[in-house]
Amino acid sequence: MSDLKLLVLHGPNLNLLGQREPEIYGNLTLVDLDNLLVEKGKMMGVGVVCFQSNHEGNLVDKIHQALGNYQGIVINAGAYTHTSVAIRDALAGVNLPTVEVHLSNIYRREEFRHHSYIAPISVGQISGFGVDSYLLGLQALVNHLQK
Ligand code: CA2
Repeated sequence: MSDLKLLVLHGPNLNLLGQREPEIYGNLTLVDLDNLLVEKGKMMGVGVVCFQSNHEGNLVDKIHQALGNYQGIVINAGAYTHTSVAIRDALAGVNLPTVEVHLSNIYRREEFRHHSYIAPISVGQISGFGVDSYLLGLQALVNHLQK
């Protein structure tokens, strides 16, 4: 196990994963997804901690607490992706390498989902691969940090 510890953040409504709209977001629950991420982390030798909140300020607080405790962040900010200057400022403020992920391909959906406040301060974005977006995002973040 390396010393790397990574934080995975899920934004609003992602607690409903696997319970609603499976045609868009798939059948796995958030607990299933978090277990997969922790397992993938173990296979890569990195620690993974996951956190979900429906509240913008809680996500901002968690991002602040990441400083000194985690070396990078994978974030699916949900609808806050398209609205939250506060989450973007928090990520820019802690300046930890961040990968933005989305279950759905936000560019195939409504126009209001095409803009992300987070993309310009991220290392990169992965969108449209369901839960694989998170797993690929985690892998990409580890590769980036180990370069
Ligand atoms: O595709 C994504 O991952 C999104 O971040 C999901 C957000 C949406 O607002 C973004 O535009 C794209 C919505 C999350 C809602 O999650 C649900 C999951 C299952 C059932 C209902 C909602």
